[in-house]
Amino acid sequence: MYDFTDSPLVRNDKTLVLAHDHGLEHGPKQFSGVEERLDPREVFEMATHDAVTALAVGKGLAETYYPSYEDDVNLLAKLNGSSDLWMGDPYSPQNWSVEYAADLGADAIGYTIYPGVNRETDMFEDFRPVQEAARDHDLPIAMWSYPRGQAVKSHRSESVIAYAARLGLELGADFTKVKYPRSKAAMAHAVRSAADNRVLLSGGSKTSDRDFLELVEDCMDVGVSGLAVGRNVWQREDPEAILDKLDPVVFEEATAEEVLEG
Ligand code: FBP
Repeated sequence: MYDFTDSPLVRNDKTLVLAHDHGLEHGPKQFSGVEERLDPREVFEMATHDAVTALAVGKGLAETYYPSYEDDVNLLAKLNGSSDLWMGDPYSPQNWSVEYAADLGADAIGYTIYPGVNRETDMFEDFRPVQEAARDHDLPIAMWSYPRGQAVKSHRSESVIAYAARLGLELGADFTKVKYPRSKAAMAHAVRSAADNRVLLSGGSKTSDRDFLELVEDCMDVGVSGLAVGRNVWQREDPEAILDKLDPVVFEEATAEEVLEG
């Protein structure tokens, strides 16, 4: 497992990844109402906020925009992805290598696995050389662990999310990003299941400030190591304001109520 002492990805042993791979995963419809954010510079600027310990983007955004931000942003290179247009069995092909990402100056690697899909065995096999190359380059690796497929009846149930968290540890990730399993107790189970692996909360679709901050507080309370959040930050009219509030909740054990009272 990666040694995070001195890593820029953690502050007070916690992490906040701003995720911005949605242009690939979901397409431009996600930018409705915030069309200016179709320009990735807008989101790279958000990632210069002190609360953000890494920005997760795919190859094209990293190649084109990261060189202008390398002094102010830590790059989490998201190596695989698939579009919303694909209607077959879920699978996420790799479109750049750890070596290429390391050459661009990446500080960490990100990779999606869909446990439970028909091609699970392919995805596990694909992950092996990525994980080993990340070790060779001394880069931590974050696994987006999103169970789906015909066999997974409820992809947010307690047992499924605990299993998703455990798979990060089993496959050699350092962080495992999971969706919220609908209750604080279920999230606590996921954290316990992951042992020393760092569980990150996946942000989900945009909610109110209060709902989102209370969710984050609950997760931090049960030992989550931080979050990897996209829409709940960059779809907001004022992303800086929510990052200002997230900062003490994620890194300083503040409550949602405290930061909302201002
Ligand atoms: P959000 O915080 O916006 O939910 O982003 C997290 C994320 O994992 C993104 O990195 C990714 O693009 C998206 O969710 C994938 O969601 P799904 O697999 O449900 O389409």
